[in-house]
Amino acid sequence: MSNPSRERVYLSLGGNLDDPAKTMAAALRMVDADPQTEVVSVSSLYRTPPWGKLDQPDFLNCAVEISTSRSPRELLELCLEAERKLKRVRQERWGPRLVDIDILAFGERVIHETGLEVPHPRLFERAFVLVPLTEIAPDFAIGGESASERLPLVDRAGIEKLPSGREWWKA
Ligand code: PH2
Ligand code: MG
Ligand code: MG
Repeated sequence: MSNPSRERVYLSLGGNLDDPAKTMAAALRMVDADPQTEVVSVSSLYRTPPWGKLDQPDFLNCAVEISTSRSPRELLELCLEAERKLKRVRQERWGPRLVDIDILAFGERVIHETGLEVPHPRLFERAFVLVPLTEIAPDFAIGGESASERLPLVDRAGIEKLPSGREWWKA
């Protein structure tokens, strides 16, 4: 973290097919393997009821802090490339929605570009994002409101913290 051009970035990972914990762990190791990007902190795994489209299996979700000297666009490409690699491997057997990696926040930057909305516009509305994020970054704030202040205001019904610890992705 001696490199001053490094930015603190938060990611949200989720998946609900095959073995999401394994796929998310592989995705995080890919991101960490980038020479300009380092995984700093990973939340526990949470089992979360599907949001939006209800007739699908529960998700596993986590939040991640990384440190990167990549640009936001480069980091997005890195995440999409990891998604592509992991989805491609299993696509024939299990279908396409195995792992999603979303950029929640990129330092203090505000970006409104196609495919790149930062901070994530619905970050503080979705319990499956906010609960894991609050575990690793309770003081992370948008517009003066911190994650921990926001947490009691969202519907956390059905969300279960798994006894994974925070090193689960390293195995
Ligand atoms: N991701 C979605 C749609 N719905 N629900 C939960 N619980 N977790 C997710 O990660 C999720 C979702 C699309 O990206
Ligand atoms: Mg998503
Ligand atoms: Mg996505």
